[in-house]
Amino acid sequence: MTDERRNGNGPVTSIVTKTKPRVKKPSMYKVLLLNDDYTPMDFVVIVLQKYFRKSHEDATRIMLHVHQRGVGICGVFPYDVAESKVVQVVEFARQNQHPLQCTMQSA
Ligand code: TYC
Repeated sequence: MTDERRNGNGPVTSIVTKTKPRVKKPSMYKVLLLNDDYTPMDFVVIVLQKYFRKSHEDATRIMLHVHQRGVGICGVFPYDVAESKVVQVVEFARQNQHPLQCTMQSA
């Protein structure tokens, strides 16, 4: 922004102020998988590989963590991505008649 001032017949002075363009980082959300007594372990491993790009080893580790502790983190994503993962996982589980639940929480 340039602000020009004329002082009578004196010199033209300019004040240049720069506003740093501040770009807000998107808030991040954890996508959580919840344990239940019916969804097969193999199905949960497939979900983690298919929707969260985990290796078979990592997927198995996360699945066992959820199985033992009740809840576990699949990943951390911007709001829209997290929301879309939750919808896709719940829909995939539903199509396969499993009660698997997935949710999101501010990271
Ligand atoms: N508890 C399930 C079983 O014993 C396995 C399971 C793990 C289910 C993780 C859901 O998010 C889950 N078959």
